Amino acid sequence: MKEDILKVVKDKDPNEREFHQAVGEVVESIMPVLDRFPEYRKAKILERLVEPDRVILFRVPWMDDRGEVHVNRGFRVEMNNAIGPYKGGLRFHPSVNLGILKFLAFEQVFKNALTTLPMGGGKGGSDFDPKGKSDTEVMRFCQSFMCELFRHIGPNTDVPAGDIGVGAREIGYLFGMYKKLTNEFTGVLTGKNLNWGGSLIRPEATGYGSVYFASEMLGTQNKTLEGKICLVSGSGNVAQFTVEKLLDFNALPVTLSDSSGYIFDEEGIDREKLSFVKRLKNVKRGRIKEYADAYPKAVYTPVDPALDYNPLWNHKAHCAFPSATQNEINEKDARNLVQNGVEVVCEGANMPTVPEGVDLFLDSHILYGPGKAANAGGVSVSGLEMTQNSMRLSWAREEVDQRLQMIMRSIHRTCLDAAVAYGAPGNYVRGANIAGFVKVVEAMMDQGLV
Ligand code: NDP
Ligand code: 2IT
Repeated sequence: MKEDILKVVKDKDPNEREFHQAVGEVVESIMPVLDRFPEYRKAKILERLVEPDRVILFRVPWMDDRGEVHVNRGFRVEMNNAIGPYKGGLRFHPSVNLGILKFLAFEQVFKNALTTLPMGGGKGGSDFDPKGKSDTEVMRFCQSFMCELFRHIGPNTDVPAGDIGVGAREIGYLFGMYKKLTNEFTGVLTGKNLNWGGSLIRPEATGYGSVYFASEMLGTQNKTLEGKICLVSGSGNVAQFTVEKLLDFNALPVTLSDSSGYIFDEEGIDREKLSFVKRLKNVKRGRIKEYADAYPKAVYTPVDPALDYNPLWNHKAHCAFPSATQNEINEKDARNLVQNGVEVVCEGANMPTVPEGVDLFLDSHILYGPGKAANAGGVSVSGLEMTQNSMRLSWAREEVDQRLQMIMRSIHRTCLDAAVAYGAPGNYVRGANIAGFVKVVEAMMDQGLV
């Protein structure tokens, strides 16, 4: 049966490798649910879930500062709205294609179901590369992108947010054009800046949430993060606030990376060094290499394409927080982590571990938190931003943070319970996939064949 549905998916869209990977993992996990509830098979639930409700693909023409015209591709994948409006980020990165966005939208459906908030799943973006572009170029691109996207989204229809390459700056330009075109000031995007409808803690939420999830996992063994050496990859939104929350828990983060290389700081990335990274990445938009120039005791290692593993994952550490991109931990990296005695792998990024690596983590019985559970804090606070926008008020920092902690605890508990209910205690992959799946499927069954 797993093979049947995967074959259909692969035959239909043979080039969508990441989508096949995401579907394969979910389908494998939820087989026992289909065995228990044959009516789901009869209703062709899986066949319906792997086919997006709608895919929007559009041309995004824009002009650079020298007057040259460029054409990029824009996408929005509206995957499933059984439990709420489509919700999920926009990614601007040259690697973006339909297969990657379908994988992200598919994951988002189950992730959002876990958050306890009423949100369906979607994802979008463009193969536009914001790196090296001026603010005015980014603005013109965002405006052109929204000139098409605006007719497909809305506060009760589809609510995009940020992801790789899309942060507060891009959300601002996108929102400005949406508002102009519709003449409405609504919560159509999340991740807005504070003074015009954003939520406190939204920028922090994914990283903070991931660390809260790791802390919950360790709690099941009566352990804490205190004194734990932590490997963190990426140096963007998720990585920065992962480091920040690790410091609150008195852990010792020692690495950060970007697509050019990584830094290892044996003494630990402390608060002062973290503010340097925030300035470097968010204001100067520089490279992580500059960390080692500023703090010479840290070692910078550039990416070596000849290596079949990432040396970042080969340092001895208690915890790993992959927070850059999909498939950044290959099988060899996973083996290195396990051999070096890692206790926790907590995924800030979406699908950062290849399937063989996931199997290794599960077989080794380490605490392994899959992305759709561990990084759900970001979209959760996006959901809270939508709530605040509807009520036209804003909650204090402590209130949002409390709610985020409650949600992460609830997700953790839900995963554990679902795993036990289906005979796989301690397996957060099974737990997350089953719990998310059941919630969405029950709603689909209630709503008939649509
Ligand atoms: P950012 O754009 O802020 O940062 C991305 C970081 O990852 C950068 O350091 C970037 O380096 C690095 N990176 C991106 N692509 C690659 C690549 N192909 N190889 C190596 N490094 C890469 O994005 P976010 O921090 O927001 O997102 C990171 C991950 O977290 C993604 O998987 C995203 O889907 C996931 N996520 C994000 C959420 C959010 O709220 N933002 C919520 C949940 C998950 P460089 O600058 O060199 O490209
Ligand atoms: O992958 C994700 O969950 C995100 N990029 C955040 C989505 C959102 O709507 O906040």
